[in-house]
Amino acid sequence: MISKKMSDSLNNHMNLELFSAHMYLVMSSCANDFGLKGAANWFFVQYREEMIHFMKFYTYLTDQGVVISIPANKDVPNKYESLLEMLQKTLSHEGMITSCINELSELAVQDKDHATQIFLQWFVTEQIEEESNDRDLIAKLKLVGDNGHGILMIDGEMGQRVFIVPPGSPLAV
Ligand code: OFO
Repeated sequence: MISKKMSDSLNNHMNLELFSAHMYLVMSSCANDFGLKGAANWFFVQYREEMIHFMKFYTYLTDQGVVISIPANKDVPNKYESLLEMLQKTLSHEGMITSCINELSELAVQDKDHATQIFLQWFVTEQIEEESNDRDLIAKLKLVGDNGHGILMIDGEMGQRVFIVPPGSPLAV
């Protein structure tokens, strides 16, 4: 049994994961509009990963006997000037998600809620990888600047990203 405060906090975060998914789906569409099919693929894979994150929270909460709530969707930004701007927004968004995961972990420790601490550990590790990937891409994009050939090379690299369902994950689209 988890506390009401813990379940409300997890439910709020579950909705942030859903927002993340929608944000990256729109970014995929924007990248496609820039003619960057590889980046569109990269953001689409990110969308699918976020749906897994969302479903992990959903499954955990329902397994704990919590009836989840999903408020009306917030508007998702859909205007970007460049791939660099999208990735900078991605990194700052993921930094915010990391802080939220850390706060949830703190709350689970205060509550002596061992099950939730274990559940959140996967996300603590995942956030390190997510921020690191974003930083790598931003560094490369800064190196090439406005050089179209360089941007297309990075786009090609982003096109190689494949979606892998983490073992034991609930299925998501
Ligand atoms: Fe991007 O890790 Fe979930 O939100």
